[in-house]
Amino acid sequence: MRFPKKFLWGGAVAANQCEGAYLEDGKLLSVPDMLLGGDVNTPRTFLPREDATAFYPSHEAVDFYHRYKEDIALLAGMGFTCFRLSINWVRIFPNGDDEEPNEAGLAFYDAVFDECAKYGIEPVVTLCHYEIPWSIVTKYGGFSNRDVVDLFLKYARTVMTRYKDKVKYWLTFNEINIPCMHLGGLSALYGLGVMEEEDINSDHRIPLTELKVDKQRVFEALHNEFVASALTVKLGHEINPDFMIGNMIAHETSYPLTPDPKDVLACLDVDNFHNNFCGDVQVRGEYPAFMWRYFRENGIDTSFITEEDRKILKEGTVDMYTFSYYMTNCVTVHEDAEKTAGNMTLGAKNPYLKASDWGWQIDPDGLRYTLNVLAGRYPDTPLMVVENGFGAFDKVEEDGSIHDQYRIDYFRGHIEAMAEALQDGVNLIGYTTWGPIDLVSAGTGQYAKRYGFIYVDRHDDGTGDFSRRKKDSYDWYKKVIASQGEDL
Ligand code: P53
Repeated sequence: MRFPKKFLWGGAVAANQCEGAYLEDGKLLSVPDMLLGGDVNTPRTFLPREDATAFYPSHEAVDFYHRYKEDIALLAGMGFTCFRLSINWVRIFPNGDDEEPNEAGLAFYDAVFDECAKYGIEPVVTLCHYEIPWSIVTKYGGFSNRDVVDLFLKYARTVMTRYKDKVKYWLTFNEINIPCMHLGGLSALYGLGVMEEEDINSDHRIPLTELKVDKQRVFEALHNEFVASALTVKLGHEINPDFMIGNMIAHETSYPLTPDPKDVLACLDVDNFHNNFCGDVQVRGEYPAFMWRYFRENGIDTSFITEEDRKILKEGTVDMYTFSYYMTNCVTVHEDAEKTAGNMTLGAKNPYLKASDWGWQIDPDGLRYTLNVLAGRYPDTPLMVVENGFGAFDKVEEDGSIHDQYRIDYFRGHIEAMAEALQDGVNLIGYTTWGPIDLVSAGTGQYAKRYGFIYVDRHDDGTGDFSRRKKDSYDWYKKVIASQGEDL
């Protein structure tokens, strides 16, 4: 057997990218509800008030809110043993600071988890997948305000208590390290709910790449998220000692572009800042040494990292390390190097790799490498790949079939890489592909960037009837799960 018997096989979605129903049953706006779509060359834009003439992709998304029964049945049809999804914070606390939770929101997730249980599917629940309540951004300044830690904990306590017998696997913040990946407006807003006053009051659309960002404020907000995450881990274990609570890191694996030692060192710095900083805080419970140097050299006042908080971080280390893996990038100090295409990628082009239409370089071997590196860094912590997938344009044939061989090839390579890593001795406990049902892209806001085994008839011009149909990859993944990764 190449994969352990208890290995979790499934897929992952985020509420804001699949649910839609954006003002139903008491829900109010969250950050992604404020964003318009873009494409590979055009950044998404933000407008602080609703524009009746604009198309907001998250408002209807793929209508999972009304179709979850059909969708979960389709996932069960592939033999999923787990399903990663997020609870939309604004369904539970629509303003973020409401006295009482919204019962209709709580009832919705009860129904979703009950549906999963019907098929023996274990939910893996992200507490915050960019769904920061919009009023927390405008009224509190997002996570840069310490009071928001308490608001988040109240939310976490509410849902962890309510679902303590239905959900065992929890992740605190999706891709908590994105503020370190781009340090642009998208990451500050998505990840931390932080936006400068001037932009909040803007009367015109602002491309996310042009939002103003104050570095000091970003690091303070990120620190508050670390504290919120650690306190949630502690709290969760009090609510149910069987909970497995993880972090979630967007793993941007990097290679030096050349053997020039200067490139190797530049790569080390990138890897430390992008990945290891947040990973170490959540797994080891302390800021790594290289960050004190970074703070010093970047003029960051670190007085917000108090003794008391350092104790909290130590006491709230995670039970598992979970991460997304899509691509790898090269790092170089040589300025003439060719850059990768695509608005969400960083770094230099790797001459040995092909890329998706969005410039994301396809690198299955990099997953085996990443798993080994992580297992070496965190030897006592189980690992789980909670996002991996291939965003592509899909074509529906005359007869309704969708031949997505490119997606099958992508997954085959990455599952093969995980099997190798298991042979290497890596403690890998599960795998969820990104977007098993087509959904809205987080980076570009497009429907056209599709990830699913299941196609959704919905398009960037707002047309489509939301009907679902299986792509070729559906039966393929079903076979993979049934054979425990043997039949690829
Ligand atoms: P999209 C950037 C780089 C790597 C992962 O991304 C990222 C991002 C932000 O877009 O995010 C994760 O939809 C994220 C998901 C997202 C997925 O990757 O831009 O957790 O919400 O949809 C894929 O193609």
